[in-house]
Amino acid sequence: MSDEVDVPESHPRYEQLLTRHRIEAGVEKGLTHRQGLIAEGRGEAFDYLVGERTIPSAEEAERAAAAHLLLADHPVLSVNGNVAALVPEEVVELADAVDADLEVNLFNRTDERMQAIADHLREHGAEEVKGLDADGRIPGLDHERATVDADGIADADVVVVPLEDGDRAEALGEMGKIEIVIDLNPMSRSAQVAAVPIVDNVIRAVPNIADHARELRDAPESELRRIIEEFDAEDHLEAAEEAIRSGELGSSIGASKG
Ligand code: PTJ
Repeated sequence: MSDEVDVPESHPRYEQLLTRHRIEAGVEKGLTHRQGLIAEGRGEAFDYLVGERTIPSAEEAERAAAAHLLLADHPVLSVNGNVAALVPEEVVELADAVDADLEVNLFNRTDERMQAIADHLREHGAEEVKGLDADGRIPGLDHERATVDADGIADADVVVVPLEDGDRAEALGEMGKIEIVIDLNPMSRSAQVAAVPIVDNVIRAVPNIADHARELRDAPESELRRIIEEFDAEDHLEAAEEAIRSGELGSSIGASKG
């Protein structure tokens, strides 16, 4: 990213400062909603509590997510203002690795933000970005997240839903879609209803899923199905909550106090 923050990588809070800078830049560029700053603060608090690392059960969830995406007929990655600001290149790489569509889907939907995010994803290598046609609808929702593309999320069998509140996640489940939710709060409604909840920071989760997908690309279907069957969503949510409650904090925590 050209406007990256000027902090040495050796700084113990490098990742956190970089993340903050990206969200701030996202707001300035009209990609991220101001509420995205609040969501980021909430995410940071949970990340602090899981030790700012990918916990082992999240690693398993990321592998299961990769297996689902590789088996899918029509996988779609949903992109909001925070995801566009934090991991634009990584989300495009994941879409390439699993042959998924990218679709912009916003809670605070405006034509300007939809267009700005689609342009931003194209600047980071996306060829096609869905979401602008808005000719489909998720039944049972009375806000803008219900607006989708008929040949995008409406038609998908597997949807990756990072960082959002729970009601769309629930409605997508009711449409029979397999949902992969990335959310640092294991108690959030979206994590609770997901087939694969991933309690990890989107900045670690998205590239990790892509790495697993590249590694599993030539695996037999039976191996992908085994990975999916062995993954237990409830166990992962419990493990994540346990990591938070037991306070196994990571190495940068001491440095980030204060
Ligand atoms: O771009 P829009 O208009 O679609 O709006 C997007 C936001 C994020 C503003 C909107 O979806 C929102 O307000 O979300 P919430 O209800 O604040 O939920 C965000 C969830 O994501 C919370 O559970 C946070 O803990 C979690 N979260 C925040 N940052 C991260 C995260 N999870 C993973 N990685 C993060 N970096």
